[in-house]
Amino acid sequence: MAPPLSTPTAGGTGTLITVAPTGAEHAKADLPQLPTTLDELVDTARRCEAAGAALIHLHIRDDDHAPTLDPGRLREAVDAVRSETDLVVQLSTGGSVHDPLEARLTVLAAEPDSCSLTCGTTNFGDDVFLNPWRFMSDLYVQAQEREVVPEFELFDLGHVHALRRLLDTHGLPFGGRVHVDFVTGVPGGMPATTAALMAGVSMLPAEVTSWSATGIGRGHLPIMAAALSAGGHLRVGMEDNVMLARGRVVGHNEDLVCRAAELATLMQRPPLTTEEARGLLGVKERRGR
Ligand code: KMH
Ligand code: ZN
Repeated sequence: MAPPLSTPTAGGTGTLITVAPTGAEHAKADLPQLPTTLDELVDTARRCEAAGAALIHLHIRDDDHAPTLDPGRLREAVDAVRSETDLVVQLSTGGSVHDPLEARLTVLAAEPDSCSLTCGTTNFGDDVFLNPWRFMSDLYVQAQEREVVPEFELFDLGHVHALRRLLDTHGLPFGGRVHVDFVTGVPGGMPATTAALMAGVSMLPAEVTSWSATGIGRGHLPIMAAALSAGGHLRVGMEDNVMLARGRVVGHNEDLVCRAAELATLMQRPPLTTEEARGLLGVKERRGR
């Protein structure tokens, strides 16, 4: 029987802090502090781990700092972050809204510990973030076969229901744990409000063992506070939010992780260590190979 998810103790007392440092939407030209090169990514990973992050959600860029799903670069990034930190390494399978589905399905060949798996198509500002059932289903099965732990990204309440369908169709993911992340505040998805987040949490399948949340842009802090008070975990990072406060641009992803760690600690739910996060998520040991 899964623990009740609306209590402050769900998922243990500590807080899993995920950092999503880069994303696919911001331009390096506008934000030179956005980590886009391999060296910058590894340095960011190290500093964010020291600040309290236990999981890193990676998007990578090419030599022109544009989003890419190049298999060699993905592998290089996974290997480098894995050898320099103990962070759980998660690759984005969402990529950018311009990436074809076929290319997004090849990401797991880089052998990450975890991968994102968005549970449905959503409007994404003026664009469409495409996640048809067949794609989700193929990705889910591929993750099971490759022993990669999916993190289910829920942008809307309908995505919660689609997760139910995935579990009913394919059984539990590799590792037997089910971790989801509410991505709120995307124009086209659920709003970054406590009410919307709690509606999603109340609908989660009983198989879900932990959940986290992020608010895009302005909703960042309210969603962080709501998630902490309701027993959820946190995702922060420049992929989701580039403002530290009104008029203050984030100087480094580490600043967002530090703030999340401080708030979590104040709430008596200090950051999980990377080892605790590995247990929470049920990831396969791939270090030191
Ligand atoms: N860049 C967005 C279109 C994911 O990483 O899986 C999709 C995204 C979700 O960031
Ligand atoms: Zn992402």
